[in-house]
Amino acid sequence: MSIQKVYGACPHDCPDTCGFITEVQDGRAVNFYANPEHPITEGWLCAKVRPYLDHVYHPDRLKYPLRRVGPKGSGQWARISWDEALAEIGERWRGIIDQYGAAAILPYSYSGTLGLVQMLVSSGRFWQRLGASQLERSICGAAAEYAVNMTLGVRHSPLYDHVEDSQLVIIWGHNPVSTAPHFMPHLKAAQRNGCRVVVIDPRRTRTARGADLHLAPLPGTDGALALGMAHVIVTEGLHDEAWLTANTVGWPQLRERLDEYPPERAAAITGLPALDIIELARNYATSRPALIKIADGLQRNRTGGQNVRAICTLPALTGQYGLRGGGLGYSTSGYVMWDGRALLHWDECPPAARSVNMNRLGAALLGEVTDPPIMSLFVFGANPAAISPNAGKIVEGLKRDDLFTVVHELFMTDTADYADLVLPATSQLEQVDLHKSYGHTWLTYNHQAIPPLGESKSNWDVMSLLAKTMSFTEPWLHHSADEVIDEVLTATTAHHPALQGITLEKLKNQPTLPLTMDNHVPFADLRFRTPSGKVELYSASMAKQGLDPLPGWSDPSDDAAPPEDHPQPDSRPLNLITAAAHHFVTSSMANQDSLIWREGPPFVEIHPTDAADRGIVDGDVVIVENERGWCKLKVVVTDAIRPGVLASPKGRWAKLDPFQNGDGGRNVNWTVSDALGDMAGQSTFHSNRVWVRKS
Ligand SMILES: Nc1nc2c(c(=O)[nH]1)N[C@H]1C(S)=C(S)[C@@H](COP(=O)(O)OP(=O)(O)OC[C@H]3O[C@@H](n4cnc5c(=O)[nH]c(N)nc54)[C@H](O)[C@@H]3O)O[C@H]1N2
Ligand SMILES: Nc1nc2c(c(=O)[nH]1)N[C@H]1C(S)=C(S)[C@@H](COP(=O)(O)OP(=O)(O)OC[C@H]3O[C@@H](n4cnc5c(=O)[nH]c(N)nc54)[C@H](O)[C@@H]3O)O[C@H]1N2
Ligand code: SF4
Ligand SMILES: [Mo]
Repeated sequence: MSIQKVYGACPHDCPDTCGFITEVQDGRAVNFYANPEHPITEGWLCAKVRPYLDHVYHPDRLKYPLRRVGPKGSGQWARISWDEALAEIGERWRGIIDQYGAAAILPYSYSGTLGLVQMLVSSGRFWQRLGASQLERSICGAAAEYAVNMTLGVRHSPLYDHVEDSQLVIIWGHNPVSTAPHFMPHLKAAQRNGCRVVVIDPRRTRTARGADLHLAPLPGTDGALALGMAHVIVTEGLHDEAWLTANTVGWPQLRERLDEYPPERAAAITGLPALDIIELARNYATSRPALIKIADGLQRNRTGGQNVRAICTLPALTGQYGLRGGGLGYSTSGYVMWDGRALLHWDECPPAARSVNMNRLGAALLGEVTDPPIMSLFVFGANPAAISPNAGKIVEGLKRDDLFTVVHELFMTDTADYADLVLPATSQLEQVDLHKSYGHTWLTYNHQAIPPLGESKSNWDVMSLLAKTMSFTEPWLHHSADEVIDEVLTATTAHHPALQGITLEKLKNQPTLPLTMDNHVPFADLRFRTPSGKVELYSASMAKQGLDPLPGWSDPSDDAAPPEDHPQPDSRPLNLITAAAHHFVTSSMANQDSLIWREGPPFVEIHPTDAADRGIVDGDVVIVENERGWCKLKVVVTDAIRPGVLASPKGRWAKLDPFQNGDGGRNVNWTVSDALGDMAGQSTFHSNRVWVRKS
């Protein structure tokens, strides 16, 4: 049979949202590569997704529904039919609803796919109709989103190629070589044009290695660094007084606040030399246009929201918002926000039930959430036992005998191990979806390339089956994926000019389509979407919510104690940061041999002086621990990490831990705190105090 080319979109949590092509012969994908016509993808895929057919045809793909037949976590399963699985879910849920109400059911989903249908609509409609608990989706960038929205009113961001007009770029707590790779060719082009690149990161990342300057502050001290820079800019008269007067609210109050942040104090807090701070401030203020590019990694700590607020002041001080190649690069998500009613049909549902913060899953399962307690968990597109904070507590919660857990997955993950029922999920090649991006402004339709493997089903198909099981007959619970896309697109176009002329039909017939926008330069009109219409250096809305209305800095430290049996409880703790791995997307693909091989065994980077202090040498296997838990990691001694800080990439599967000795696998998240950050219920992965010793 002839080979058919099918256009698709990368569903993974990555701002690039690439376009790809699958070649299909006799219902099987035989070739997979980047779409050369996609203007962001530009004909190449990242290291993670290039071998995608190994992911799709992985021998461990789940093909049939499974029912647990041994104790929870024992790995004993029996194959059952979808009808049996659905009947059991219906019976258990009806019992729970009778006794506790539907809020005792918690759906837990996140970023396995970012598609409109398979993520957004699938995590909304059916659950709202059921009256299940809502999930507060704050594991990733909630504090930064809130901080940027409070300051600028909306998340608008320059396109990747605008950086080619920048004179200076500060990449602040962001590692695009790994996490937004298609930005990099534009950054390199900018460097060839004479643009200087500064990276601010406690680690010398792959991105930092290609920069002109790398500054390594202590984690969570970025607010002090930004305000220290602001202090220098203002005392040296390098700020733009007229711009501030015309376009901001709260400049006089901020000016007063800056008195608290002389560079010497910023130096003491950040661990950077004061001279470096002064020089960076001068360079930033005298380069025009200068872009500050952030993502979400830098704000996953206890004061991440305020740190982002402080960073957002810098382009205002220098009058750089609205300039092509200047301002703040964060997220393009605000250009189009899907119509909420069309997504959810909330007006045809019971009132929204209470919300459970996803970062507190372990605590919530173990009794923090009552009235009603959580009696059933339905996990899809997420792997909380491996990726959520305080994993030990999550596993303890998942072991509860009276908890009915269903996991809909492509693989038997650390989370699926503890399910009562496991349902097989389709991969992106086996489903339909529409993808908008948080890094650019192209919409890409994902055609189904191959039939579902085994009996796997897409999220949306499962939602429809669950609706049928619960006897919900509303048509919007049973529409096809295309009908859902059409409805949401049409409703959203009514109030979003950027979607004018974009139809389902066109999206299906084009490899990708741009949002239609008159002027891509964010805030070129100097109209900010805040209540005042200006940059809110002082935010009355934040004051009303009991938050500091001005940017500021406070100590982000974790308060964990050493474990009770630690041999040297008085030894100095280190701050463990657990950023993105180059070869996985959080835990997705972290079960793929070729990628595990490239990433190496689970490792932790430690500075030579911190290693020497502890008698640790390169290649040692160490126990990294605190009162929450521990894991074993292989040591890499390197000055790529600053003293006082450890780094170990996120996403490892605990069950694939090569250092377990029959003691059960673990990963870094067994040490991570489930405390919430300063804004929007944010996770605080990087405020993590640990102790290290030889294993
Ligand atoms: N390869 C790959 N790509 C990914 C992902 C992945 O797992 N792997 N994950 C995706 C997801 S879910 C997201 S949200 C994005 C995130 O995208 P990024 O934010 O770029 O990724 P991170 O690695 O989480 O964090 C960026 C950097 O922040 C640094 N950092 C940590 N704490 C601080 C701090 O307090 N201050 C400063 N200045 N720097 C700090 C880390 O060392 C890290 O190098 O990436 C997406 N893309
Ligand atoms: N230590 C540490 N941990 C972190 C972070 C950190 O910085 N440090 N970052 C956090 C961040 S930013 C994020 S966004 C989260 C991400 O955490 P998650 O959203 O849980 O993402 P993944 O770990 O990639 O797990 C996604 C799962 O969904 C499955 N999946 C993929 N597609 C589908 C589908 O179509 N249907 C179904 N049913 N399943 C599917 C995949 O097989 C995979 O097991 O991790 C967080 N965890
Ligand atoms: S993970 Fe990112 S860079 Fe890789 S293919 Fe997907 S969208 Fe592109
Ligand atoms: Mo994320």
